[in-house]
Amino acid sequence: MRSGFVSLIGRPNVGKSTLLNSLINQKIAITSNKPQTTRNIIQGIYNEDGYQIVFVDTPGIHKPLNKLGRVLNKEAQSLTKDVDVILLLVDAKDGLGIGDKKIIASLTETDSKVILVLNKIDKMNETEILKAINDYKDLYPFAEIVPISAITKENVDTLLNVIKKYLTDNMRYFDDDTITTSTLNFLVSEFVREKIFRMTEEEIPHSVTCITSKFEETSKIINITVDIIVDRDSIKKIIIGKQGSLLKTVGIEARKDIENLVGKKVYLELYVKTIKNWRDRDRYLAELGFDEKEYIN
Ligand SMILES: Nc1nc2c(ncn2[C@@H]2O[C@H](COP(=O)(O)OP(=O)(O)O)[C@@H](O)[C@H]2O)c(=O)[nH]1
Ligand SMILES: [Mg+2]
Repeated sequence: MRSGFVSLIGRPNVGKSTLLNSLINQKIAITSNKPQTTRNIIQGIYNEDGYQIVFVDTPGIHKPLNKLGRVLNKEAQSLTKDVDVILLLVDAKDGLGIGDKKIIASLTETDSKVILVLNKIDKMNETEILKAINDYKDLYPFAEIVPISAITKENVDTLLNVIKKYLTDNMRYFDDDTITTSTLNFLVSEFVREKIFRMTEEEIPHSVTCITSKFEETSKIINITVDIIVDRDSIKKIIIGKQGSLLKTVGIEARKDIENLVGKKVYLELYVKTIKNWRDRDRYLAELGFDEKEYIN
């Protein structure tokens, strides 16, 4: 039995959450083409005969604009400690930038093995991939460099095999049918938030949070209510859409993801509520799973 903890770090949008979903073969982390989609620490557990790997997906490290942003950065940075392996993800197509360099500079304090993962090679040819390897390889004593595509899953198996070499524990941390530490309530609210991220313009989704307020399971169906909390009435209007059209599509798409996860029919109700400045209110940060005492100062 070999096991261990592996954290995924990197700039926003490099594909950390997409890779987590590919590694454990189930959607448990939401993704979008907008930065700062991920707001919580998501743990995904890979199980195989003889192996258990606990992957920790982090919000990307970025410039904080409010209390929520500061909390996320603190959490992301704490995740380079006490893990066996750090997967440093970069967008190899985008190339080396100042954001990557800053993160690499912060790695000097870690004792963990660091594997450089060059993501998005589905958009690159061989020469471009070799150039990317060359650009990064001397910036840090990386234990390994693995080019992958988190979307097409090219080389993701190779990455898993590479990670296995560096696992040092020999116990199971979780039952072997556990795939995540997130609660169903949380996953449900995240799926709704993802659809809003994907269906609205850049400015809108960051001012939205979702909370599951009802989850009732009967023998045939699960009845779920999710509250969508926004900053302003003008955003509430946008999310509801013309005659409720956007909200309806959000509901249809989110329900598909939820049913896929729970393997059961779902009835999903969505409500949009305006609460001013929720991102600076400790109560809402606490409901998102952040420990108030730890971060209030
Ligand atoms: N072409 C391509 N796009 C990817 C790949 N991995 C992720 N993406 C896209 O990059 C965007 C950001 O992905 P996400 O996982 O949310 O990034 P995160 O912020 O690092 O968690 C999304 O639009 C993904 O679909 C990949 O391997 N190839
Ligand atoms: Mg993410």
